[in-house]
Amino acid sequence: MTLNSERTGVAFQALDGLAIELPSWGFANTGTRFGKFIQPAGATNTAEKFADAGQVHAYTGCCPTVAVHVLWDFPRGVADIPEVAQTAAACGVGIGAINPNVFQDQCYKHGSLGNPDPAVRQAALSHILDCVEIQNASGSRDLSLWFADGTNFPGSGSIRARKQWFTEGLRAVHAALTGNQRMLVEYKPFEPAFYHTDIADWGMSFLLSKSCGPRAKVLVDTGHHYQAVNIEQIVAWLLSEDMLGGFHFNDRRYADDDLTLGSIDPYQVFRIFHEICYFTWETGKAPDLAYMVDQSHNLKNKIEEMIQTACTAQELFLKAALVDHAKLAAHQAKADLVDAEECLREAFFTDVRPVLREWRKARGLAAEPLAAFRESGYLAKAEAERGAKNRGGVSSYA
Ligand code: AFD
Ligand code: MN
Ligand code: MN
Repeated sequence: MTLNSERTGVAFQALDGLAIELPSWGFANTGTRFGKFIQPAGATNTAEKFADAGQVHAYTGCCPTVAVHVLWDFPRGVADIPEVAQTAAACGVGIGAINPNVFQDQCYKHGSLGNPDPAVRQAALSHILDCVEIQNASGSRDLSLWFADGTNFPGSGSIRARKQWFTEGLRAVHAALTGNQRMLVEYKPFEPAFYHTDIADWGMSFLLSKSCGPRAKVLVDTGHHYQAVNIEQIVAWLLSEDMLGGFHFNDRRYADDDLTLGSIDPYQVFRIFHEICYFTWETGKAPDLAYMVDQSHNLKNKIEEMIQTACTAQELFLKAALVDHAKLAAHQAKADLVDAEECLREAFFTDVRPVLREWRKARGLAAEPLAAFRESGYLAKAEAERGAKNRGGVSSYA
């Protein structure tokens, strides 16, 4: 189906409004608990992470900001901000969401805000409040909060006491926020905790966020759900309650696999975007959401897979924007099951690559970002500059 001028206008508007934030940690050599496969061109410091993210933005045109992980990107805390902000600007991108790290230090063995030791809870809160200082200095709107807190065995901890401690700690964080700042409370059913995780599902994140105040919203990481969960239903509910803060996008076959968005189940990503586009059509206002990528690959080249991720997000969001919402609403009202479903299928099976190429050209971008990046020679240069550092096992991930 080639798009008529009206649909092309819808497509261009959708693409112009789609910004996808990249994770700084996605460009460094990371690994799994089973080992790390070093990529010679992997970023070895914050400046190189921003340079690589800048490449993704330069070729896709839709990744203007980079989420940062405080301990890995700002070892000196606020003192690092001016230099990092300058580096980011030189790479054509900005500092995005601030990610505290209250899951790696030894003191967090039994949790952070949910730790039974009040001194550890205070240490975690202090670190998060330091991150709010960084948020103030960087001008970032979002504080992205993920907690590994939980237990591995029945009886290890009081689930209710830990819930109360999280309520107290998150309320203290909320009280420190100013201006347009938000805190996005991420949930995850398991890993690294395997008996219970303190913020395990969207309901717990919703209740904790509600108890904090209007700056707290739910962060949906697409990899953080059990296999059969209907994620787009969660998204629709959170939109309806004005409690959806944003996403960490990735794909998964089994659990929190951090695979490339859309590589396993593109129709699910389309259905998530459809709920957002349908809500926008119905309310006349696009929800204010942070679209962020949360992937860290060991095998694919990191910059190439981020370009793949950004292009896939554009394609699937574009398909969702092309759903004829008026026709869908009319069929839903009459329970025309097949016709209603056909509204989604028609859009999902539309080849949007031609109009995406048109948009790229109209925005001064190469029609094929991945091919253009490969022709640039950037990877060979990065490998020459970073190879020795990476082979030495230097990694800025931790
Ligand atoms: C891990 C966690 C979670 C968090 C991310 C960045 O599962 O998704 O958002 O690390 O800290 O993927
Ligand atoms: Mn995440
Ligand atoms: Mn995760």
